[in-house]
Amino acid sequence: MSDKPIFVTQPSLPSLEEFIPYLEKIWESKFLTNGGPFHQQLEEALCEYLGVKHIALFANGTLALVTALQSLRITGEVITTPYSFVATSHSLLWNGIKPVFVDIDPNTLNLDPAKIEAAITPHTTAIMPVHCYGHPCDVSAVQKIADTYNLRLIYDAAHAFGVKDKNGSILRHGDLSVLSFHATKMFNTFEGGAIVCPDAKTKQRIDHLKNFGFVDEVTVVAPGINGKMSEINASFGLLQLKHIDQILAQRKEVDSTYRELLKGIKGIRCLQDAGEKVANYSYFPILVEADYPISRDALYQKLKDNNIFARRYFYPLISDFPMYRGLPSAHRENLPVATDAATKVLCLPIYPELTKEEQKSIIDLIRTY
Ligand code: T4K
Repeated sequence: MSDKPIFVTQPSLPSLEEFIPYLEKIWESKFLTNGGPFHQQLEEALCEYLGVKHIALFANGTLALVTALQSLRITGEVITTPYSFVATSHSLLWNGIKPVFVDIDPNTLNLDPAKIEAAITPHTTAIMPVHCYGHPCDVSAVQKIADTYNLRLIYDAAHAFGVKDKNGSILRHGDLSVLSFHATKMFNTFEGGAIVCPDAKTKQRIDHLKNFGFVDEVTVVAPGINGKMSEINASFGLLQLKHIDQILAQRKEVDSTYRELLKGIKGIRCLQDAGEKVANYSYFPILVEADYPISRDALYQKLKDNNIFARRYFYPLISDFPMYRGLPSAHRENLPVATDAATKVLCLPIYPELTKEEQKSIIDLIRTY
């Protein structure tokens, strides 16, 4: 048994000494929030690092999702995946939108483009896929459907910080992409999030919406929310960004060590590597198949008994929660692949400081059968 608990993730923190100068600047300027200097600097730095044109920072990813839908005035029905964190669908309900669940692809666990068209009705206004675990969706297939049916396309890219395809950032696809910078993410600002948008006009509307709808001291143009990121969070983001390449390299190492150690264990399947230039190694999901000697839940418990806290992301399916299960699209017969994945996937611990020895002890427990 591991002496100290090993969690599914741990934020990698820069030294406190490195953070203190940022705090001193905040104390000096007395600008704590409302688009202060660190907020502006982080927006610019992220545009450069991610290779995108415009970004609007948020207090968290969920508020960013809610605001993204508001900014495009989405109504009616939105096609989305049941295999995600609840915030994806909750953002639809917060906007009075009806989620329509469509099944996922068994290889990527992302929304299956081949199943989207059958779910489109006269009320459909948009598609909201998730780049699950940072694996890119089939963006061209989804865009083609959106274009054919004149639908908006909003990506929940909460897991996809830094993920690329052969032409650049994955975040440039669709009408908007939404990021999360929660403490459990590969890039974090304690709490935080962002909307990546294609043009300055869209960013301006989003900036108004995240600041109560204020345009100036006396003009309110929309019933906006308070979604602003504070200076403390933004300054921490700037500091994190200095270390991001190292964080990514260490995560990659953890990922490849797992893949090596898991080779030949019957009944355990890894998701296909998204590829060196693409992946951000933010999660390490394994599928516990029927020919593994014990169930996924029994393995989860066994690891837990040994102080290893793997997580069953994403179980239960969103569509099984009480506020969704009455929807016709939530029936399990409509979602066989997602239903199967939710019973098989276990996300193993992955974070920069996880040692090879710790990884070996985790895999030894998995191999014991
Ligand atoms: N869309 C998708 C697809 C998402 O996955 C998420 C969030 C969102 C939207 C919404 O974005 P945010 O509004 O959160 O920015 C976590 C996160 O809270 C959540 O951000 C994340 N997805 C989801 C997948 O996972 P929990 O309930 O599993 O977190 P928790 O507190 O159990 O943490 C897991 C482990 O991480 C702990 O056992 C220990 C470690 N940990 C956690 C925290 C908070 C730390 O070491 N330090 C920490 O500060 O939801």
